Amino acid sequence: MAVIVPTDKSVETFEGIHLYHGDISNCSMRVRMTLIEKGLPWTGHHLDLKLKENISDAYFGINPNGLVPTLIDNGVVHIESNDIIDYLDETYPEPSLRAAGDEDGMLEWLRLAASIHVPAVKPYVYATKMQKKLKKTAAEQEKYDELQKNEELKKFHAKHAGGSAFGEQDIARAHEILEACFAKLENALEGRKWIMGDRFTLADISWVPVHFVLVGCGYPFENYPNVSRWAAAFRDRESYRDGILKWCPDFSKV
Ligand SMILES: N[C@@H](CCC(=O)N[C@@H](CS)C(=O)NCC(=O)O)C(=O)O
Repeated sequence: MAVIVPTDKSVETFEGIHLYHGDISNCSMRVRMTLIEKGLPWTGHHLDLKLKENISDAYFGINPNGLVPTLIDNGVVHIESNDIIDYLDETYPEPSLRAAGDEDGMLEWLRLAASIHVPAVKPYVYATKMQKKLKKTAAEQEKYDELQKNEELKKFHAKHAGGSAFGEQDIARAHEILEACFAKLENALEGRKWIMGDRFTLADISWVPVHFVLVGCGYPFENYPNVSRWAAAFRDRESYRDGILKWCPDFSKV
């Protein structure tokens, strides 16, 4: 559980569930899907990542990494999307999004999704699509350098700062990691509708947004028939329509 104490104390007075999120952010999609699956009412605070609305004193006062999503539940601030969805399902148990009988196996999928975000998903998305659109102006860069204390994120963003850019090598490295993950997913989905079996769980929610943005970046899914069948099934869900498509109808056009 990733609970933090914000420097902006005003959010600690919030009542109910509040979500700071981005329309095109796959990590935000995960949380929106979970809130919708569970039928939980929430107040949204949308941040436009392309306008760098996350790079501000105000937002770093809430989330010290300047990342979306941030969930505030009755004044308690939660970061890290995979921890947030687990927290929501534990705190608001009905309807359950847990796997019957194999909780550890389900949580392992959440951990895997979290672990490949900076080494693979982010570089793949930036290198193939987003780095020009998310390029910081000199003033935005200066503000970011002043606010960002997280070394992993500083290192990641330095790779596309100023005259630098992600390139073919970054795509190849990310591709290798993603390939191993999708081979594992392909295998897990053999003879199953959802990742953990008959029931749609947090494991699916953790991976649906990754699949969605990678499709938009042209990731080749042709060799993964089970993954493609799974994708056809999740596209029928209300949480996919309202948690993803309503905010971002087509990632390839972002
Ligand atoms: N580990 C975090 C990652 C969050 C993250 O990287 N969010 C992205 C959008 S998906 C973001 O805020 N990017 C802006 C930036 O990197 O400055 C989580 O799962 O919540």
